[in-house]
Amino acid sequence: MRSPLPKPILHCGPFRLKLSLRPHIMGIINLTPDSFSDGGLIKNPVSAYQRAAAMLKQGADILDLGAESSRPGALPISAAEEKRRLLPALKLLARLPIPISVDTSKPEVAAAALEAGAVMINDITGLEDPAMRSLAARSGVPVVIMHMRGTPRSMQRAPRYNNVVSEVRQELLAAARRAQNAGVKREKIILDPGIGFGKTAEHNLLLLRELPRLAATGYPLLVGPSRKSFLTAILGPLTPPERIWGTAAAVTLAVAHGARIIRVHDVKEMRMAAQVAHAIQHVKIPSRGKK
Ligand code: HH2
Repeated sequence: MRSPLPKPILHCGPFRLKLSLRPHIMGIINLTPDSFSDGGLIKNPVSAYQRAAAMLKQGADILDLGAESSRPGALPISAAEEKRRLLPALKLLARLPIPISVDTSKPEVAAAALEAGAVMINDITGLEDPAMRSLAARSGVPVVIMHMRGTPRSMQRAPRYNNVVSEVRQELLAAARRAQNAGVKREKIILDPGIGFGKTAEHNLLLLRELPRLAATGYPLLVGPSRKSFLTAILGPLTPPERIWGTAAAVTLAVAHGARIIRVHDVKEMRMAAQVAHAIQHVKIPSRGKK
């Protein structure tokens, strides 16, 4: 018999995140020149620190630091370049009282980041590299296993599925199994459908609508719809910052459908959207008193 899943309390270094109590907000900090929404915004480690401190004040629960863009068409960079962009800022941010996640799929970069103070790994390839799986197992940090078809360079070339929700579910469960077989503890695994990664706008909408089927796997879910281009398929041409209201709608629905962590650029606004969605879901029916 399979053991029941433990209550989702995430142990991130000295931090404890009680994922079952309320939705948690992961603030995005991109140290890239070319991210789709905020590339080039952060010029140096000090401005990364200022942005991180602002997000903490706005109610972020986790900060996700990325140094390589995964926007459609992005070219990969070397591990040395990724570390050069990442580590000085990470060392500063690690002083803040908030868990830092590293958004990388390179084990060498993840290992250096853990050394510098990161307490979580966010891997858009779903721990595809066996060395990443063994690092995750050895270090015991929580890991985000995200679903992607192909690579950022190729993923948006006519993505096809027979049944996107079933296939994403199966592929995520297979990746979780591979990780567990490599020694990653089940309670350290967070699954993410990978909004925008090898999916059409319609695929993304279906995944958001059918999120409860992914939540039913029992693994905590992370969802990242923030400012992504599927919103423009509905709303028409908008710059990434103008996609904030569309993002709020997707965040609201994702929370109502069982997402426990929401990865966003606009922490203050999405914290409010997530909080209201959660309050509506959990409001108690007032007792009528005795007759
Ligand atoms: N989306 C992006 C990057 N990393 N990680 C997870 N787990 N889930 C996501 O949806 C996700 C992710 C893309 O967004 P962003 O970091 O803003 O852009 P870029 O990759 O261009 O830096």
